[in-house]
Amino acid sequence: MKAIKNIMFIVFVFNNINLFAQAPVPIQTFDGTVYSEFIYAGPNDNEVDYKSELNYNDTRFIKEGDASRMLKWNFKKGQYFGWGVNLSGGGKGFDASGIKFLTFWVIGINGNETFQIKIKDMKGVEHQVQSRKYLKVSTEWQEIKVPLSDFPSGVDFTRIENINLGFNEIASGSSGTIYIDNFQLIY
Ligand SMILES: [Ca+2]
Repeated sequence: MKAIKNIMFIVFVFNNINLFAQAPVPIQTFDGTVYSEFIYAGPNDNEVDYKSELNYNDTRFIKEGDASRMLKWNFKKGQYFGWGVNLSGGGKGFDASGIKFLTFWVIGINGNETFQIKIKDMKGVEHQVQSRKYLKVSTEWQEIKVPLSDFPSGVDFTRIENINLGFNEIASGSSGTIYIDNFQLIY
């Protein structure tokens, strides 16, 4: 009887794994490499005052695990920078079929920091949404949850090249500092 109960339990567990098989996909936790990160700045990279640094020490600014990432900008007119995760994976791109949301955590040094959330496909088609549509960044950690359906059509979600956060003088103001953690794609 005990053996039967055990088997039934195993069957129950397997059924549930099947039902909920689509676990969140971690894309960057800052606690070890998930997908590689990149940064960009312009129009002249070496003239832009920005920082992108892992934070291991200030635990108030770590949401989960051992680290988060600090992004800091101090722009002159027309300057920009960005941070992102490269999902191109040997040229194939990331197949996000069935994925409904991009989620991550964010906290600001002053609150009300704003930025763009961008998705680019392997053909170079990129679209963006504005962070303020989803939440007002504050001095507490908050989770931002962006429906992929909010991105204008044209991006090939079966072949995503990268997901990035964009900061520019118009969208993000002249200066700011945020910390980010735990980027996931949710089915
Ligand atoms: Ca982390």
